[in-house]
Amino acid sequence: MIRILLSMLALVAVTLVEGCARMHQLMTRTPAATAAVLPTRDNTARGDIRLVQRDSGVVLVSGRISGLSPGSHGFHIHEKGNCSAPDAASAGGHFNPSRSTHGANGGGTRHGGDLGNIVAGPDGVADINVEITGISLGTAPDSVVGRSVVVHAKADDFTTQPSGNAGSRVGCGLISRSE
Ligand SMILES: [Cu+2]
Ligand SMILES: [Zn+2]
Repeated sequence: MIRILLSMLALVAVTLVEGCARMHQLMTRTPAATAAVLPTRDNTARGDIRLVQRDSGVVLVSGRISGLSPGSHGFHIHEKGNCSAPDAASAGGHFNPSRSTHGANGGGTRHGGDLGNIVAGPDGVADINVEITGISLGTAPDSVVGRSVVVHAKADDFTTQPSGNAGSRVGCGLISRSE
């Protein structure tokens, strides 16, 4: 009898813990966003990017872009969520909420929108998986929701101001909240 009672209590406890975990998950749902990158005029770059904000203030950027020339391509978040111009000039400059100088991702001074380079293989496909600080997906001034992701023709040299001499914009995608 006691054994049955104990196992019933255990069941109740497990159910409570699971319920709390689910509630916590719902209440602290990590903000996420996506961007569908489309080619600019005379280019072929396209793909899907996903952004997920972690509790630690780090944003994980992942996805895949195809239709690139093999090698490194500058990859940034640009200030304006407008890819309408044939050359994506409408996306404006690099998103720079901290008023910093242009640089590399991972140590040192950089624009919040400086995501580094993505590297396409011989097949023209680049797999992306980078962690970024200095941006968010919420409603704060450093949120990148409503801005755009841009892929460039050339490598970002991380030094030339204000945009790393990465050449023309071959792909552009508006960042929208997912959920
Ligand atoms: Cu750019
Ligand atoms: Zn920059």
